[in-house]
Amino acid sequence: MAIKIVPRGDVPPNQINDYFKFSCPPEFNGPNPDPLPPTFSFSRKLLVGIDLLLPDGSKVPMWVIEDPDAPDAPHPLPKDILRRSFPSPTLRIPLDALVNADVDCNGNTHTIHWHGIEPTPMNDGVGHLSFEVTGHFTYQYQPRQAGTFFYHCHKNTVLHFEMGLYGLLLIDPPDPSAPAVPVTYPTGGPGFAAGMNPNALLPTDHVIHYDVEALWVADDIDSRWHTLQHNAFMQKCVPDDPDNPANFSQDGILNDFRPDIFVMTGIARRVSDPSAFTAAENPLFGPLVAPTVKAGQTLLVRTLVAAYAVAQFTLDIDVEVIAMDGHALGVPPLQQYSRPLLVRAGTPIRLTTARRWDLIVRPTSPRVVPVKVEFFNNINGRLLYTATTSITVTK
Ligand SMILES: [Cu+2]
Repeated sequence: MAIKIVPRGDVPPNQINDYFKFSCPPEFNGPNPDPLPPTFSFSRKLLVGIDLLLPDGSKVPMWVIEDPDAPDAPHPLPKDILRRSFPSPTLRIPLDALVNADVDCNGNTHTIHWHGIEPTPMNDGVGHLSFEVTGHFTYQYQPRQAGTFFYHCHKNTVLHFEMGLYGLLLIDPPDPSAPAVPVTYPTGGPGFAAGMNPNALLPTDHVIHYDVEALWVADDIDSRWHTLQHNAFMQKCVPDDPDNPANFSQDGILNDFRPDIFVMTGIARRVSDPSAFTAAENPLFGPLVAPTVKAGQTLLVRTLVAAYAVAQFTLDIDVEVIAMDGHALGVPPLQQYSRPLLVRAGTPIRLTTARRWDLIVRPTSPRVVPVKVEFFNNINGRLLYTATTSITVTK
């Protein structure tokens, strides 16, 4: 059968430039060109340098996106850990909010890409498809699906993402008992997540209540990359001479990734250190990596692969996959022909870079559930590192 070709419309001469892919993206600094009154606002600043601490006392320099409005953290946490953490501070936004995101870029250009939200191109911060922010820009968008997303800088992306310029972006659905009230839930739980409810009467009933929330952000670090400069190995820009070799990516090491440090939500290990990732070692992130839940309660595990390696999660307990990449399985209108997925205890869940699966765990009796996160080289499949942690189920 011949495939019908859909002709493209003519592009008016005055719009031709709008359809080029930018080899040298323009820069922009100013207000949103199409501002609407927001129902939810926040600020982010980039970049800020922090050190990632390893158990042996050594440090890796990271770049993070600051939340300048976060309060001081309570003792014994470092005072500014809620403002400046790696991963960058988690964002929670009510479903359907009209969002204004005030972004400041200090000293150099960046973007923020709201991965999976799909705003208009000028609001989506995708490298080389729109502008780079020189000073300040107010991104504006409306998240229309509840679930697990992430935000990250999209300038010199492989380097800036590796350096830590990313964080989780969680879109919270309303409590079904008050579906008109926009809410966000405390990180760690309890709350509601978008998920198929076979007894739903209304669209807003397609949520699952959870008691405890875990955030499993798998990352890997090549410490050689963490000495590089902001614009390392970027193409030069010679716009008047489009064939100039300097316009194309330069030789460098950004196609040569050799991770020597592995991270679960901000807790790091050198490749030679097989010790388990525990709740006690990091008061902010530890309980999100190694959660404790009571028998009979519901645990929501949000995964994000921020590694360039393939990450494989294996839990010694049955899990129900309720959402993939911000799409809640079985939930109309967009996912009504899919269904949540049962993954039996011991069956690996293998995810590649940028993927997010949301897992529901319902432990019925007190025990310690072993969890394994294996990192595999994305080209040759070789096992690079095995991270171990656990879910503690109490009475
Ligand atoms: Cu950046």
